Amino acid sequence: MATLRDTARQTLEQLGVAASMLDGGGLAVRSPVNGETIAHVAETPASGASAAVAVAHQAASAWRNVPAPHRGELVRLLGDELRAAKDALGRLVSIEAGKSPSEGLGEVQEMIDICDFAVGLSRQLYGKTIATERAEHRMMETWHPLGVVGIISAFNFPVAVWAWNAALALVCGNAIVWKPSEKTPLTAMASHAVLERALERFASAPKGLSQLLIGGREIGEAMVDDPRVAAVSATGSTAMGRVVGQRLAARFARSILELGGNNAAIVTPSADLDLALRGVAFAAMGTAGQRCTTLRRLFVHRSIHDSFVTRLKAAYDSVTVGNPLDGHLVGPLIDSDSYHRMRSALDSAATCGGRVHGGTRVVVEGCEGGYYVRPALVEMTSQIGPVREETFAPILYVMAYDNFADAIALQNDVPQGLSSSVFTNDMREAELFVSASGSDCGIANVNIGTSGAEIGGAFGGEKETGGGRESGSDAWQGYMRRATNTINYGRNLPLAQGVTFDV
Ligand code: UN1
Repeated sequence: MATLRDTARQTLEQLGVAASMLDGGGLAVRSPVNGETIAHVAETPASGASAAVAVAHQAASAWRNVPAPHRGELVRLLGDELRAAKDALGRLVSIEAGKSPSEGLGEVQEMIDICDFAVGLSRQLYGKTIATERAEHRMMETWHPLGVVGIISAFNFPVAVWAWNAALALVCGNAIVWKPSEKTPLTAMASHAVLERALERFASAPKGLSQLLIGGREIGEAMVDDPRVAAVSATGSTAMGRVVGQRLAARFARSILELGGNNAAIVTPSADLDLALRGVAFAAMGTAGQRCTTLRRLFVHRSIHDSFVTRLKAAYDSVTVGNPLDGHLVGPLIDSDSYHRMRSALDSAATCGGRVHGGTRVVVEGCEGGYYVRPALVEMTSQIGPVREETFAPILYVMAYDNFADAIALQNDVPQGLSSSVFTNDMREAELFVSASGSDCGIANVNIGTSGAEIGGAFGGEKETGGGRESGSDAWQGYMRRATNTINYGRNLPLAQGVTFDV
């Protein structure tokens, strides 16, 4: 029977990653599915960041002059290549990040979707024409490429988040340098090979337009500190973003930060409880709680609290935990550190008076080296201790509330501000939740869970989530610089604000 290692390596070859790149390097890559080491890849040497940025910088100066709709053609070809690679890349995501086949494929679909979006965008990088107070003048804004855009991505969405950034950055006329998580270099190498095929099919792409850096924190820091990198889009923990954001700010470079979430949902008495149950279950347990949008806190109105929690516990008990490749809904945590962080959050919740349901390790036959857990549901009486932190694991803290305004205040009363939702059929509650006095998050949903956003909306959040926006809507503006142009087509020189200066 083929081992996971064999399947991964065959898949990589199919995706265009040479077998010679999978052995002999210093970075061991292990599948969270069974703990098997599937490759040893070479890390980019410390000097490699500077060399990669130099090449990208050179490429950027040519790429910026390619008309945006032609740049869109490159991204169309990327989408085309991704469609052809969907099954293989989805499988590799499942093996390297431990996702179910459906979620692995969903991640590649998210890449394809953002490519389609970016192709359309390539003809819509609109600037405004602005009314000017001066006669025979015209005022407008134009959008120009930034130069080199750095991308730092996390293990949990190892390829989709890169695609959000890459597709937009390329259409916007930038070169890209990508530092993926050191836990998921293989999907990065495969995605990069897919982009390289698109580049080969595109006649006028400058050499070195896209660069890949494999390694840990040092190589990421070298990229962040390189003055030729105009902007960095970083996805990951708040701790990482605090360092990256400050280093970029120190040299006045642009940052797009998408950091930790501590997402909440409110279930009100008028809610469709069957729908709420399904929404909560997917958002809290899907991807084994390892999405930045995972539902981590739940506020249920006291009148329905006990019955809803009883139903939720039954859902928690019935969900299958096991090898995601065999169709189990809850797959593994990424590694042992993640498991220990989950255990310590649960211990600390118990110390704070929490009643813990689930959360135990599950030994999966044939996958003994993987860290599988039953998702945990923790009944809390108040929002203290670990409830205020993001633990990247399937832990849902459940609390009762009495009035809706209190529930909104509790939902907002954490340092993070990524995603939120309310389950209600009361129009006043729904509208209040999405109003200025409602959720303070970057994503506020009604009657759907906190996770699983489409690419068409701007994605990101407030407070310690970092404030950045990626993906849809006008997030492209973060990858360009704006110039305001005032053009005088007359023979006089009127000054703004009526100032006179006659010489
Ligand atoms: C992330 O976990 O970093 O909205 C991104 C979602 C996905 C993206 C998550 N579309 O859950």
